[in-house]
Amino acid sequence: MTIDRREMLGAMTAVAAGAVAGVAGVAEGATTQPKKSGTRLKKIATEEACSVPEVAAALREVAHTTWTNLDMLLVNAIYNAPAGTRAPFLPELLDIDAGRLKVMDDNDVDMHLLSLTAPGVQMFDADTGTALATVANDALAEAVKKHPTRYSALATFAPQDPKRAVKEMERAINSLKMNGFIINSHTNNEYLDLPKFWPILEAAEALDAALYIHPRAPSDGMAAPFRDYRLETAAWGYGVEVATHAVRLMLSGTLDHFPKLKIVLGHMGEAVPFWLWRLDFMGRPGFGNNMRTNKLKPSEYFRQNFVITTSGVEDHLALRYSIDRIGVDSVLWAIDYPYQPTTPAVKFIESAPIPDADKQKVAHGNAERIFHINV
Ligand code: 1WB
Ligand code: MN
Repeated sequence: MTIDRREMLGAMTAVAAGAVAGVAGVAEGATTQPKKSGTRLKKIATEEACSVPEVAAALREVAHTTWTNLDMLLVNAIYNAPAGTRAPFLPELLDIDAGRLKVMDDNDVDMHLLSLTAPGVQMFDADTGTALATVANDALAEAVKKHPTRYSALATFAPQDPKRAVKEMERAINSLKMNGFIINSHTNNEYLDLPKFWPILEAAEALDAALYIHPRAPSDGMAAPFRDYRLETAAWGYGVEVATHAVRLMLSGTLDHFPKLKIVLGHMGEAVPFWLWRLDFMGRPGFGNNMRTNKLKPSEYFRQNFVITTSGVEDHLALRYSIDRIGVDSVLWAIDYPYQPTTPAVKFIESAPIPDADKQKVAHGNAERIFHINV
């Protein structure tokens, strides 16, 4: 999959113009902090999607190809909407300034931890992906610089070229002072347990920066049973894809090499916490004709290497189960803006039937620790 860079730059200008139009007219004063009162719950939302015009334009070019990858359905709908129609989510994604702050203010949300929306830069050729990761990270770092108490941000990188990805990861943390990393599950149908990606895991661990594994549609090898009923979406396929990614990292023994790596899973851990008992039995070290080379049990890796967020699972029972299963220090609140509405996500955490000290951790304390947010 290659994209002509000149074509991309041309399309970029058009999308950029649309983005500016989308933001125009937002009320002044949207950057004011939510009012502080003795009882209010500080809220840092940790899976908050955005885009930048250059990446959106390049994805429109991807939409014009004949690629049949499952992600193409979403790429087409958002980035190649018919002329004159409102592209679903695109104006909200491209607004990393006043419009988004207004939604946060209206809902008493302190901070969005921003991240470039799926599929990020992972559907481009290596050169385009690498170049666009730099552009996106610069833009997100700029938004944080402008609104340091309202935004923090995860950095993106192009796993298509692990060596240059590591360079960008280092720049993002050391120079841009970003708060961690995001990857949208597989890259060209390959997962992070492959040794060629280990420099990426090593860099994240060495930089003490968490790696959020965000969904994209299931990889080609498991695509067929998802396609006919559109199961590849956030309804089901996203979770299956990322949970499979996480289980690969555990059962392959990859995480034996990266004991300090912190991985973040959204959507209440993509149901992996619910599977831990069975994973421990069937995926225990040495089991299955001695083909399991992992040193730890899956639940031990999960406690060692993973934290989860509540994005898109506003279910108090699932929250209580997860806190009991993996510990309250490993559960972080998220909205999944703009794909989930903000008001119910806020109500979900405000009304959670858990002790206040736990609620403080889930709503902001754990995010501050895991993503090194100190404002
Ligand atoms: C999610 C949902 C992410 C949607 C997306 O990125 C899209 C998510 C493109 O649940 O994290 C979606 O369209 O619902
Ligand atoms: Mn998301």
